[in-house]
Amino acid sequence: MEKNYKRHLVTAALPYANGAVHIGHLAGVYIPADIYVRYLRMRGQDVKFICGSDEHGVPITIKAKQQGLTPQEVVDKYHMIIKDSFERLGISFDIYSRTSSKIHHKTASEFFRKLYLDGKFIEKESEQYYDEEAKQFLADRYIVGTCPKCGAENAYGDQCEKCGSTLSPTELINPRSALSGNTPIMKKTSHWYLPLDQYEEWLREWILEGHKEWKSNVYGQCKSWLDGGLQPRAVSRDLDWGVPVPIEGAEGKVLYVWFDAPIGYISNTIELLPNDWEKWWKSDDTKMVHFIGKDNIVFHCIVFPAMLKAYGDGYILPENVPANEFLNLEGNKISTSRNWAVWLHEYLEEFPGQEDVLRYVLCANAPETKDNDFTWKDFQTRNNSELVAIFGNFVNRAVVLTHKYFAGEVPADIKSEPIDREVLDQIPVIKAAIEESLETFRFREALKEAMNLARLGNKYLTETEPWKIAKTDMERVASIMNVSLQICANLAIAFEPFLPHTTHKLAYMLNMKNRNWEDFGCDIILQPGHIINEARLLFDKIEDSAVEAQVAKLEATRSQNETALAPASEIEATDSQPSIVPQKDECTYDEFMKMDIRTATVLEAERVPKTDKLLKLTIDTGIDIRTIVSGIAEYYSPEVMVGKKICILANLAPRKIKGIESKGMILMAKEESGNMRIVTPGESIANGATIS
Ligand code: B3M
Ligand code: ZN
Repeated sequence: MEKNYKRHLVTAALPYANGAVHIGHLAGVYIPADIYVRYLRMRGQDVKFICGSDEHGVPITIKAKQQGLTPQEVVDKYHMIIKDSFERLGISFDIYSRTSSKIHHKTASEFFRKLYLDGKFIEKESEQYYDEEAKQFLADRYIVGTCPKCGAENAYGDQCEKCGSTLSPTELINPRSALSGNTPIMKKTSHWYLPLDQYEEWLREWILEGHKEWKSNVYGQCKSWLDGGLQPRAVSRDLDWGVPVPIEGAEGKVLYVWFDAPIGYISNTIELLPNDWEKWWKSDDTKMVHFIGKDNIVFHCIVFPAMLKAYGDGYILPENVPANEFLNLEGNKISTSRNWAVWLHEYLEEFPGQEDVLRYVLCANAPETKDNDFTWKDFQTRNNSELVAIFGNFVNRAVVLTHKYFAGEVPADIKSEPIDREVLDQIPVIKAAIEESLETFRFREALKEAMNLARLGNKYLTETEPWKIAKTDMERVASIMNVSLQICANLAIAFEPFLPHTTHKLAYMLNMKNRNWEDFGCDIILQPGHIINEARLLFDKIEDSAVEAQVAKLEATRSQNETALAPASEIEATDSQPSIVPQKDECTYDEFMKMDIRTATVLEAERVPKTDKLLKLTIDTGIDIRTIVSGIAEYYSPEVMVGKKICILANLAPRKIKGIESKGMILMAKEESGNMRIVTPGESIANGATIS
């Protein structure tokens, strides 16, 4: 029985600020969460949608080492990228903050201190790997060795990426420190543990008895954790990045990232509502829902609830935790370290104005009950044959014909026929189906129902053929256009949770000032006599060339991964500091000024036949169009290069390469690992701008 809640606190997993957000994150967490929240808001509910960057933990320190940055610099960089790209996709958080904030440090410290003072932790000494040269205890990810299960080299202390086994550091054969390459020693260290075993019975009761309605993947995972028996879990780490353990004698120790991150939901709520936050977290008439991916289930269903229970003081527990499975990309697991991903910030640049296409495809194909695959072909098909051909086409016909026959004025329904009633009667049925699906977290189904409304409209126009009837019976045409426009108005409401950019455009076209969920399903939303605006296309066709370029980009990544000498790992096993090429010998100012470096754009690109490394590029330098042959084919495919802004050394003496005259050189950034990237100037700089 659904209780009547006064407010809804919706959280979405805090993304790690060690990389950008990709389609897997979106389909798994942020798009369903945003749809849910937008729906609740449309229904007039009091909702807060909470998120932020997760800025602690070992992945951040590893990224910092890799990039030669401090952890703070890493999180600053990715926090901005993530926040900005979410905003542009229309993910409508009420707050997107970060766990390196003061307020979070304070909240997390206080949380820990109270549990500590209340005697909720146990303190235990254990032996852990320690790197004598780096003078550091080694997090699991900092230990590499041979996998005891499959024999792969370079397995991590917590997992072998080759065979997927979960490992513990002591299982590795020939363990080495990823910091120094040395064999680590065992050293005693002491940590605080949350005795989860003491909460096992209570958790069983709460989840296994009390929440049988949870998604079966979530319920099933909880059950298997509980059936396996819970163990005390360490809530601190020996690390120099994180929230310091707020008690005396704990120098060099920080809160375990999975202890502080969920408290981030609380800190971010406090930041949003400094005076009012408690009623959101501590009253029974708040419904809290956590949107997460399947790898976060245990933390949100077992560890965090146990923390809240231990804390007491009226904290509520989540009412539901609708976790999704994983999205794959073109048949392979999405991987940040292997760059096998479609990155949101890149998509937004490459498909401007097509935010909703991504929202649509990722929802239609969301991995709700099993892992799913994203392909560019499917992306194109769903856009062209669903959004363009059904939704866009219907709305366009309705609006254009209204202008043609009635000068943009909604006509009165003066000559109705049974088909009109039949069509209008289906709308409330669709509405109920959407509601039922959204309230049970079946977003794919809900979207399908919303699309059925567009299908209904499209079919109605095709069957009633007003363009034919217009020759003989304008009264009947008036009714048809009236019904069609009412369907359009319903679409502007129904799709608001899913495709907010589109419904915004549609509402403008229909000149609809207010869109209320209560109006959805009514016969008349647009009154006769109401004037609508000109037609604008809601969706653009996606051409073959656009998806081919994306596939080529992935192909380039694939071949780069295959030719890479290093294992596809987050860290180089023997090399902690990014090795940087030493500075070259001094050069004079005059020597430097002799070089003519300027901005240019690639117009055409093709492989130089019978070579692996060379591309022949036609370049607009601002002063001329010329050819440059460049050894970048290993890193960039020709398709990806076209249109790229680059920097060139323009006055390099011409050279013949494979029989082609090359005039100039493209500036590239080369890492010690051999990885190369072109140097690009800011987007809006003209060709031929000189660089000095
Ligand atoms: N940052 C893990 C992840 O991004 C983690 C979630 C924290 S939610 C409190 O998958
Ligand atoms: Zn293995």
